[in-house]
Amino acid sequence: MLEFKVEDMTCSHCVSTITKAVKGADPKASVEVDLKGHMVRIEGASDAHGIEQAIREAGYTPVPKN
Ligand SMILES: [Cu+2]
Repeated sequence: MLEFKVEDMTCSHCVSTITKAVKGADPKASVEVDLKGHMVRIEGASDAHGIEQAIREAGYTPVPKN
C-alpha cells in the first residue's frame, strides 16, 4: 500500500480532484481518502512516482509515508 499525507486537502472537492488525479495516473489503483486525517491510501499502485507527481500537478503537496 502507498500512503501520502496531503495537508492541503481540505474538502470533498479536493477528495474528488485527488481521486481523479490518481486514477488518471494509474487506472488500476484503488484510492481511499481520509479527509479528516489528510491521508490518501492507494492499493494496487504500479507507478508510485507517477501517482505522487499527478497529485502534485493537481495542485496538492503529497508527502510519502512509506
Ligand atoms: Cu477542497
